[in-house]
Amino acid sequence: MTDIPESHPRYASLVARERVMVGVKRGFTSSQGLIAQGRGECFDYLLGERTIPSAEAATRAAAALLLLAERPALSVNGNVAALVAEEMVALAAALKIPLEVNLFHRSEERVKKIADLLREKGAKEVLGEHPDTSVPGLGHARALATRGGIFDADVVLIPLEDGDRCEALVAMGKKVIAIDLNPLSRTARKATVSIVDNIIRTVPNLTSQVRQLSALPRADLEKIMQKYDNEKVLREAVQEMQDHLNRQFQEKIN
Ligand code: PTJ
Repeated sequence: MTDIPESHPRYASLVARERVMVGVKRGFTSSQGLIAQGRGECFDYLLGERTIPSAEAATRAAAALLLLAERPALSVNGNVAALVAEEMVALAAALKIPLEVNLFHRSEERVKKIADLLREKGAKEVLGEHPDTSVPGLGHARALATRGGIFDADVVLIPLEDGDRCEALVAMGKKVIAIDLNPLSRTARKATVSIVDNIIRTVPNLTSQVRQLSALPRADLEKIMQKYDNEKVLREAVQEMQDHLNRQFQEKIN
């Protein structure tokens, strides 16, 4: 990895770029993953590279939903593996559930490399190497699923994806949690809970919310979900971006 000084004003963003680059070099992230990261970076810049209050509320709701679920599932793709492999393992451990590798640009070699990486980081159980069914209505490899994992789950976390699997999972009657920096994406609009934040900040926050909320009775978790409004969260994210841009414009241009 390139040695990036912590004093660099864009330190976090440069480290994330390096991680995706290393993922591509080691063969577990797709080259398209670099473009996806660039798109994410652009939205993160518009947010001011911080966790906005509506993302905090969404993260809390996501934690409540995962704790209420009978069979929650966590999906991992090549970008997620590059950016937060260790943190996803910690989230799975907090929920005592497996991780499932699911790829759009699927190759068996990439699936194995990601599963090996997750095991190396301490994952107890990794699904996805031997899919035995598929999500109806999808014409590509992302449809592949495992019984006992995503296929049978009632709540699925799908970070950094395009929208069609989100729609297909919702059509199966599942509740879907998205992590996506683009509040206008189809995934963000179709998901039950959309966390508009950088996955690097989200996953540790989500794990800490799961730990905090796990002591609450189900009725309290249900109340968190009843109060949650995904459309409002997305509207607030767009507003935060507009306000941040206006502030930047005032500071830098005027
Ligand atoms: O590993 P594979 O083969 O499954 O492919 C993974 C990628 C990410 C390449 C694939 O799912 C893809 O092409 O995704 P998209 O359509 O580019 O969508 C990714 C979404 O995630 C976009 O809306 C990005 O803005 C968003 N995004 C990118 N990086 C981050 C992010 N959101 C949160 N945190 C990020 N770091």
